[in-house]
Amino acid sequence: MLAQYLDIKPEVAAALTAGEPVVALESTIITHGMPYPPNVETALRVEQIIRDHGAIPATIAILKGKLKVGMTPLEVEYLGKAGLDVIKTSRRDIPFIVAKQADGATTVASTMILASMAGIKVFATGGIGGVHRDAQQTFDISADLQELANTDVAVVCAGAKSILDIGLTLEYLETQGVPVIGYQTDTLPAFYTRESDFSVDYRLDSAEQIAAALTAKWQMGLKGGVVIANPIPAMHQLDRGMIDDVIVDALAQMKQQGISGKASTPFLLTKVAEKTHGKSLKANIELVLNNAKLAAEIAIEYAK
Ligand code: PSU
Ligand code: MN
Repeated sequence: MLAQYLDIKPEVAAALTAGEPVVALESTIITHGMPYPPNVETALRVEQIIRDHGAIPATIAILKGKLKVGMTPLEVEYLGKAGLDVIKTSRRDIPFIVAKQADGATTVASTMILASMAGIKVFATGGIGGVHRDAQQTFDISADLQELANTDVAVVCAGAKSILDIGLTLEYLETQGVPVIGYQTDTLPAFYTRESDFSVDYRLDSAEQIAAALTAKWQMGLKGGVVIANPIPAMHQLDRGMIDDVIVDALAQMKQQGISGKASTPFLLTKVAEKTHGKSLKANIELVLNNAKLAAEIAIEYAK
């Protein structure tokens, strides 16, 4: 049964049994979202921030076919060093990685699935996948959105990168009944910048208010996830014009090289990092740390 696949770290299992706050973390951001070694350093700092704020971190991945909920620092180092050699694993890929007893880096979608299997309700990451620009032609819509429609986990993120079509991403989420909360913001943050041209569904100004909405949603049996969009701290945000130019450039290169499917997002993330000479990486690290803190606060309020 499920127990033979699922490997919950003892510390995480104990916290869940005791009803203590736990925050899930994804691993594709480690393997495909950042280079080594800042990826490992960041992953470990994120875990520490969650602890400092009074919750237990659970970094999620698949290792030798086991669904790992909570990893040791050595396991995080192993995964981060392997980087792009680890298979990016979304919902469709999970059974194949497990059957092969291989390693898999979990995306937002698959991290939500494993978190939900373990009973974790709050998850912190950088950015979610979404509807790509030109999706009208390519049909490239991240499985993250469908997962948000179906799986009861709240995802704290810095909004959606403008490698995506933010407007279409919001339309898709609306259709699927996924609420988009802005934490202390009226517009959906665009990852590197605090603002976009699009409004969030609900602005909430405290972790307590957010936890109350989550409790109401799930106690009533309204299935599905929630997007909690937390703007990057002002001092770390990048210039909007600069980053937009970089993204347009990266998109053109992607088209030219014929890159599509699951390779698209990692390609764009890498190009953006190259073209900003590491500025985007620094911003990415800061916003993830910021999201981890908010996620811990929400998990604590939710556990009350
Ligand atoms: N967006 C980011 N950083 C990331 C990702 C997305 O700003 O690291 C990763 C996440 O793991 C997300 C995945 O779930 O990419 C989405 O990939 P795709 O678009 O192929 O579904
Ligand atoms: Mn895609």
